[in-house]
Amino acid sequence: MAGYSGVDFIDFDSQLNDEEKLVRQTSRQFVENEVVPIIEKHSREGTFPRHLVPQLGELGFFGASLHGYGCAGMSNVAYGLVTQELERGDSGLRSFVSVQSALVMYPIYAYGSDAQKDKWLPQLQQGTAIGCFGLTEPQFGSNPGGMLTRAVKKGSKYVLNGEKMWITSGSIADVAVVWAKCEDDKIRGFLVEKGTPGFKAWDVHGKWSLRASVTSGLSFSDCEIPAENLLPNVVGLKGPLGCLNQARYGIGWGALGAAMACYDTALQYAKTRKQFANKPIASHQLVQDKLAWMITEISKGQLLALHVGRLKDQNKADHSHISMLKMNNVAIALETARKARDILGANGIVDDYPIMRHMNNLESVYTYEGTNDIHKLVIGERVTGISAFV
Ligand code: TGC
Ligand code: FAD
Repeated sequence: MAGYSGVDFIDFDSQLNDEEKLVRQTSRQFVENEVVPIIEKHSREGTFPRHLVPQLGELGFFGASLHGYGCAGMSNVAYGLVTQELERGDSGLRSFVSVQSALVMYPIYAYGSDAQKDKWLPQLQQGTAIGCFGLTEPQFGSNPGGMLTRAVKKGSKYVLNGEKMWITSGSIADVAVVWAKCEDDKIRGFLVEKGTPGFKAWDVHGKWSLRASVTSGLSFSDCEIPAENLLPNVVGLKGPLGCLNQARYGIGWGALGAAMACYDTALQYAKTRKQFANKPIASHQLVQDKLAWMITEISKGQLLALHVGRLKDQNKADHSHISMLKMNNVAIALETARKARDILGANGIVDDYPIMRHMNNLESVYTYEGTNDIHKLVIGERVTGISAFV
């Protein structure tokens, strides 16, 4: 992958301004120098490259589109280009940045008290503190509104009981944003600090996907937290769903990065691999059909991401637009990875090439932050006015 110079068939770059191109170049260089050389080993060994966290902070990639508290205040398009480049490295790395930025810093920024913002946002921005987001439970994934985790107010404390599952960065987090139902049956968000008695985190093992990312379970057993750790400015499921909009947006761009890595690898391979009459496999129509499909879908995905990003920058993006972006771009990225794997033949299954790692990662990305089918239902509800969830 040395000398990667991006994927641009339709002069997409003509739609970007100089600042956006510079941010993309910085993140591309970071991935080329710091991520590509080490990521296969981390993925093979099932370890998260934690040493990269301070550098990500220094580059301004945490909470990049927020303002103040040391945040970079980038446009949504510039932030999207960062996630695209990070996910060309690995979906696990992009996941870490998405969770830290969209699912931890954003709720504190949007729903937190001044004291919570002052305490956590600068540390999270620098990467000296790590955060996680606990919404999913063992019995409630696509339907988080059914959650069983409870928070009961007792004097100046809330007492949390329940369990969260599949939580990115759970066991390495200094602070967990945890969503729980209160006595009025309404969902509220709480900041639970590492080491709070009654709070435990453990890691999920045996993953064939996102191996370079930490995925954990969290449990709360009569876990007492100070009442001032309640996020005061949001009540109801729209609180966590508002955070998911931010993260799903970043995934919509990020998945393109994984697709670009697979397409680029397959294209280079097809031009040099020779079969039959000493001709490169790229000269066969069936191989060109796959490459043409990939570059067409990547190009359409770029335009969708850019358009939703520009809408978001004008505060005009509806959450159903973001659902379409996440649904479409992750699906085409997964299909691109599968076609690229096929073009590499047997070489497609080994970690000399990044394809199988991306393909396996994308299986998780297809499921988390709302499964592909859940996003179809969100769009279906938007166009028909009829909810088909139940
Ligand atoms: P519903 O009745 O439709 O809505 C409840 C309230 O929320 C509002 N709302 C939204 N608000 C903001 N953004 C959105 N996207 C919203 N969607 C709905 C809605 O207007 C309503 O507000 P109000 O004021 O009337 O109360 O809720 P529902 O229970 O029918 O569920 C809807 C559904 C299925 C779409 C939703 O629950 C859903 O999105 N399910 C998927 C769950 C999911 O995505 N979980 C992700 C967990 S986090 C994660 O995966 C992190 S991976 C991180 C990584 O490593 O990158
Ligand atoms: P289910 O909801 O059980 O869905 C199973 C299948 O049923 C899917 O195909 C789904 O589309 C389908 N289905 C469900 N309901 C319907 C319906 N109404 N109509 C049609 N089909 C339906 N969660 C967090 O809170 N924080 C995190 O940091 C986090 N990180 C994650 C990291 C990884 C690696 C993974 C894999 C997951 C993570 N998740 C996280 C959880 C993720 O959000 C859930 O896995 C996801 O929301 C789906 O829930 P589920 O796995 O319980 O699947």
